[in-house]
Amino acid sequence: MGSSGVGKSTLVNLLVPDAERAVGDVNPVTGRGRHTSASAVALALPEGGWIIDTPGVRSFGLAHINPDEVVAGFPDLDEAVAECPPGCTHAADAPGCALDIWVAEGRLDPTRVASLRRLLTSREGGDESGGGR
Ligand SMILES: Nc1nc2c(ncn2[C@@H]2O[C@H](COP(=O)(O)OP(=O)(O)O)[C@@H](O)[C@H]2O)c(=O)[nH]1
Ligand SMILES: [Mg+2]
Ligand SMILES: [Zn+2]
Repeated sequence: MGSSGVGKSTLVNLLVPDAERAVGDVNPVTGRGRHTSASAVALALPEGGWIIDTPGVRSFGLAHINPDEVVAGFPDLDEAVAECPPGCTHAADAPGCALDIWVAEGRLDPTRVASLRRLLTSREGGDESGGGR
């Protein structure tokens, strides 16, 4: 996976000779690629296994991941989260969220809490998930 224009389809074409994935131009002004590959396609590798060519980072989302699984990706926040009220969403406006208390007490890195909240928010917002446009 990677942003548009980094060369994903070029690599796929080399690894799977008859893939014939379209390869795009990079915009000379922005240095970014266009989303030449319109859909994700799984291709069988000649040596066995699979490779998936995708349009770009924007095609990845966390909608199928439940909030607890997102939180589990932040083991450094475990102790604080254990003190949250039952059913806490850990969102910025969640009443009594222990993450806010721990940050206020200087016991947690606020950038870690911000990262967690950005991921949790991206599950709801669809396109805010970061990466592509
Ligand atoms: N200079 C350079 N250009 C590359 C390389 N790989 C791909 N390209 C070019 O970068 C552009 C975008 O490649 P593409 O495979 O479509 O990127 P994708 O959007 O990630 O699938 C094309 O013009 C490719 O020819 C590389 O290793 N070096
Ligand atoms: Mg591509
Ligand atoms: Zn919480």
